[in-house]
Amino acid sequence: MTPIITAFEASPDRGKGQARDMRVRWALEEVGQPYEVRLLSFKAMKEPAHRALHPFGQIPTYEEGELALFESGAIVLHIAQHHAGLLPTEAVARSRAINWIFAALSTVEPPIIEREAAWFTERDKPWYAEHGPMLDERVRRRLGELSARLGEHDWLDGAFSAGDLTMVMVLRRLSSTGLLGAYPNLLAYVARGEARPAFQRAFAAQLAVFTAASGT
Ligand SMILES: N[C@@H](CCC(=O)N[C@@H](CS)C(=O)NCC(=O)O)C(=O)O
Repeated sequence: MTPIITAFEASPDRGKGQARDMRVRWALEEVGQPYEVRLLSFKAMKEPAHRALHPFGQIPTYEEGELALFESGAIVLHIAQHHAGLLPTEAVARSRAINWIFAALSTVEPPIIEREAAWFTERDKPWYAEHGPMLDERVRRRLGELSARLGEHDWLDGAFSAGDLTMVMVLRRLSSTGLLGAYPNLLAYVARGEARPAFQRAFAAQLAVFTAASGT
């Protein structure tokens, strides 16, 4: 059965592949699973039909027969658990790889999102001069710790896994900030992820949606 995912009809990131459907597309491309995409406007995302799938009225969702999932991490994990290629088969290594999905989403992503949200909503406020650098510092602390753990390795724990896919997508949110520049191994790590043919196919697919919507 071909899974159906949801994505923005017109992504606010203008095709930069930052929206979270990109994680799901990349995972599906890595395992060679064809998929369909249902595009949604912001209005449609908040309507009851979509909220029945996603209680918070967001993208992405994932439907496969009777299964409906929301939360990009849960979807990536589901794909990785049901197809070969994104998780080791050996139990201990598999758990460690899953560990990195959670680390990306619950330890590395939150300070990045907090910084991003403050930049969008508070940067013209008087307190931002103090608050902004503090949020930068929280991100830097996590990047320093991650950089130390990655060291000179290609991937976080052995072969490329769903943990790396999720972590690369989280780090990509910093692409336009310059914050990654102090960590050459993290820059190289992100570049390695982006160079994967499956990433390229997923990126092209989401960009095509934006291009069609904007008529460029
Ligand atoms: N924790 C959720 C976050 C989902 C999320 O924030 N989706 C964004 C797009 S990347 C969205 O739908 N934003 C529109 C909105 O919240 O109204 C996940 O990882 O799937």
